[in-house]
Amino acid sequence: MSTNRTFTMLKPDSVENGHIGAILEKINAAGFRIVAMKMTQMTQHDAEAFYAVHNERPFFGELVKFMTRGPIVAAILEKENAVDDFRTLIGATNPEDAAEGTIRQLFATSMGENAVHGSDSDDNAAIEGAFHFSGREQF
Ligand code: 3AN
Repeated sequence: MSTNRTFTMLKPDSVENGHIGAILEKINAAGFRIVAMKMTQMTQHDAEAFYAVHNERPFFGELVKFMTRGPIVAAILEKENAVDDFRTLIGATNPEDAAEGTIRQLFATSMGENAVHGSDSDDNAAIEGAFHFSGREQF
């Protein structure tokens, strides 16, 4: 059964390139409500823990280095069918494969620097949201 919340990060490339406003506009236009939001920077320890599921992958070191190189915008989003609808809105992991009009097609530059994160399941949405936000920071 799907729940109505997902977790996202606007990654360091989005912040560096001045795309926070444009991406938030797409998120709002798609009908998501912002439940929690902050600008923060992940430490190496944070990124290794957040992406622990990928720690055997060849790109793990590159991923951690990228995700810690500057601030991100973390947010919890609410909408019916949030996880799947947000994955549709952001598009494929590789921006070359991302559908027209998706956030990654518009703003991502490569498979590694792909503008946004979106949870891939309801369980992970809950885990990832709790990683960045306490109960008091969720509205
Ligand atoms: P998604 O973010 O679409 O769920 P995952 O979960 O397969 O994609 O990968 C997590 C993150 O790892 C991606 N957002 C991307 O930044 C990075 N990544 C995935 N595959 C590669 C790759 N082949 N080379 C570099 N980075 C990658």
